Amino acid sequence: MKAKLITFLGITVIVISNLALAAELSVTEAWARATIPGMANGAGYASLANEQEQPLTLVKLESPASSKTELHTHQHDNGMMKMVHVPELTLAAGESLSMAPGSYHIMFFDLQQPFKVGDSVPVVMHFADGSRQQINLEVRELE
Ligand SMILES: [Cu+2]
Repeated sequence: MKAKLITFLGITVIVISNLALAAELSVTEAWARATIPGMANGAGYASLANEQEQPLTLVKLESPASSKTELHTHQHDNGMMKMVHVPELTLAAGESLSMAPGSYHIMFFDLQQPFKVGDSVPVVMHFADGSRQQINLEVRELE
């Protein structure tokens, strides 16, 4: 637990030093679901609000916690709920997005290690204008 936090923090420091601070979304309710050992993938959620005057387009997600990190949502397909990758998402000025189970989520493929309650999972959001913003998801209990 302690070693892992240090690992995450080490990576976090590197990520922060590369951040071009420009456009920023306001972020609340950023959390990830705890996983059990052996689970390959994880999911996280955040509420994002664009309080800028310009639209912001999210084009990529990145995290040291997994080998691939994507924005997903769920769609009905022949009566079945299916996860779909959302390659980019534009939030107009004043618009917000609340991710939640069964809807938009951050998908972590191929976890480096299980998400344990109390861990902090860093995610870097890349925007179309070249700016980046890091958010930290607090790991909560599997429910
Ligand atoms: Cu997904």
